[in-house]
Amino acid sequence: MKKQISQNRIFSILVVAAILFLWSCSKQEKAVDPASIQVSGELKPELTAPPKVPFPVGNRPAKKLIIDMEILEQEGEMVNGVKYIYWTFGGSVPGSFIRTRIGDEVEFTLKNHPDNKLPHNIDLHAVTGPGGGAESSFVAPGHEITFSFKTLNPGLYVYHCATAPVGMHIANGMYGLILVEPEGGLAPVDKEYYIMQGDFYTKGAHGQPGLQPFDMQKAVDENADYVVFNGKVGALNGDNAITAKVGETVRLFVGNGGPNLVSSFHVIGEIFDRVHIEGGSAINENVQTTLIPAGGAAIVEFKVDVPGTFILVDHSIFRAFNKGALGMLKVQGEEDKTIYSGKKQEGIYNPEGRALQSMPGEAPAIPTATSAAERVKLGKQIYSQTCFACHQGEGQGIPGVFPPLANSDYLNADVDRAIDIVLHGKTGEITVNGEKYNSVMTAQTLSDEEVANVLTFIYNNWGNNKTEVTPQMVAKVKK
Ligand code: HEC
Ligand SMILES: [Cu+2]
Repeated sequence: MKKQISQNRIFSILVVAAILFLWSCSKQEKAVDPASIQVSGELKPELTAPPKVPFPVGNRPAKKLIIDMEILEQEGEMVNGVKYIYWTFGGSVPGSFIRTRIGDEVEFTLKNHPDNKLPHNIDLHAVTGPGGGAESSFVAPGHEITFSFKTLNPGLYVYHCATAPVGMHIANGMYGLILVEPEGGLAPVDKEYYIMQGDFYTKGAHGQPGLQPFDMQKAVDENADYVVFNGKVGALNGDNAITAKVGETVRLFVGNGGPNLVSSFHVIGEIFDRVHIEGGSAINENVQTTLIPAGGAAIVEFKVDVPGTFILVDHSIFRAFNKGALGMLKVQGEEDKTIYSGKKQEGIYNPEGRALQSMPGEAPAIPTATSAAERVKLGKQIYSQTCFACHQGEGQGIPGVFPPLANSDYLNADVDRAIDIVLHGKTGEITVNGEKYNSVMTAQTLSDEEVANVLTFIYNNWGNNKTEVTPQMVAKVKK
């Protein structure tokens, strides 16, 4: 009898405990619903170019963040003597690092510099909403646009341009990282850096000097000429290496813009103590190489125990030694022979055979057309690289924004005027096929031959009047 009572008692205690446990669980879930976090006050956060990251959020409450980002299309250097026109968010590749915390309300203004040639937009993987913001942020040169979103999920996220042709915009450098820190911030460390891998495709071979245009076919074939950290070969080498002191903890925010390749991110001579897998909340420990998908990221953390130069690579190793995916972390301080007692070569690291990689010779000459048919063929290429993004694939344009080139009465009425528009740009009201347009077309930097070819292609397609435009006609209008 006595035994019976005590068993009943134990049973009821267990039931109460179970109820309490379930109640506290449901309570906890409610407490972290980020959509209900109230913001207090406004903040214009610091944005940084790589490899710098902004100051940690720490304990600050959720706020309204005012973010201003300017898109700049500008020439840069891929490697000695090789120039490239980069399209950038904020003037760097990768674009400006954005640091937020969960529950922030971001008011995002995207500005497309008037000297730019193309419309752009932004898709932030940290955004919950159509296109990650892309649908609300399409912006033509000389315009700006504002949209807002709330950060609901902590993690490290990629942002990128998503304007057609999307692959081309990403391949030209239009990507970056946005960090959403959890409540109370990430644990403090001594050093933080911003690194992002990307693959690049040029008309010339790796190392071929001159201003190298983007090569669409190589990009489609995923046949990269350059695979680099932070937009160029050597961005993190020699004097540009990232640094730390023995005993410090290091956190790397590592992203992969792609457009095509997956990164096997590895630091030669280090083991990652902790990795936020894919930039999310799951932590892996004691990792040698972490896989970073195109359009993905990872946060890697480790303590540096011995001095020396540690080499950052994509462990798909030909990319590191032959295509540029190689950076350096220089660690200074006291040696610890119990951890590592080898022969050390201070600061010298010879990527094997770099000199063998540069090809002699000139940048490819622009091919010369000898017939109207050839002009149409070469012009099609120029159209799909330069005009396509605004005037669209079949020359149909976008009503109210970009006038049609297909069956265009305006185009067919005056060939000299059309040449002039391509050479010098056009602003002010025009009427095309009965519809009014009052927008800006920026001047295109094309040679006479290229202007002739692209216009011949347009005139000989989509129901236009089959005019052949020659370089001589272009030269005449130029005068
Ligand atoms: C950045 C977007 C943009 C790009 C790139 C662009 N255009 Fe335009 N284009 C416009 C806009 C906008 C107008 C109308 C300007 C106005 O309202 O005054 C226009 C007008 C024209 C017109 C006259 C109107 C018509 O429909 O016949 C021609 C011809 C033309 N563009 C040809 C080209 C060619 C050829 C290229 C590529 C070499 C090109 N454009 C690239 C935006 C662009
Ligand atoms: Cu873009």
